[in-house]
Amino acid sequence: MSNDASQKTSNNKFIKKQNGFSLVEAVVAIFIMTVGLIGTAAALGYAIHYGSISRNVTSAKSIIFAQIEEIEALRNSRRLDFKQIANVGGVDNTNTPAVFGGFSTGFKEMSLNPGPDGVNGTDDDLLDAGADGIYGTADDFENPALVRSGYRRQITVTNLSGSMKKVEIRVRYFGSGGVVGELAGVCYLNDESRLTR
Ligand SMILES: [Ca+2]
Repeated sequence: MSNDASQKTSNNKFIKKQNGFSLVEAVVAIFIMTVGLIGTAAALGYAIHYGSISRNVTSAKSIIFAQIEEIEALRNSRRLDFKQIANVGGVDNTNTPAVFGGFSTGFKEMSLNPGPDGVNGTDDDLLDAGADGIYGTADDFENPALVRSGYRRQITVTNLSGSMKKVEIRVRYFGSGGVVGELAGVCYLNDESRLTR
């Protein structure tokens, strides 16, 4: 074999070696990419999961604050007498301008409307005024479309003394995996009305 021929063969071998990836190299590359993608997918999954929990906690907090502020406003405005701020069965309606049924007991669906009594957290919250738009007429009905889905709320009013009540609001929410979380807020209410002082 001449020198030229030897050189040509060597060049051919060199060219063949550079022609694409081997199967082993491709498998290794796919394996590394797969490991990387699994990590990314796991991180995204965690981000979505914890993002959902964070949203639920934020919403539950705002529901608790809103309910506490509403009860304070009912007291401050004298819309309800202090002795009327109670759960169903515990309301004292003697010598009051209007009868109040009391806040619902146990965890209840939340409504987008306060219902005919104008107070959120009572048993009439899901009542719809019907086609005539007037409460107390024959076409009133419980409207499931008013339910604020994903949350349930419990209001517990406890008399600590004649002039002090404990109001506890609990909200249950549903996480991405169907797990129910629960957040509680407590306030203490005295019988003084800030607006009338
Ligand atoms: Ca109501």
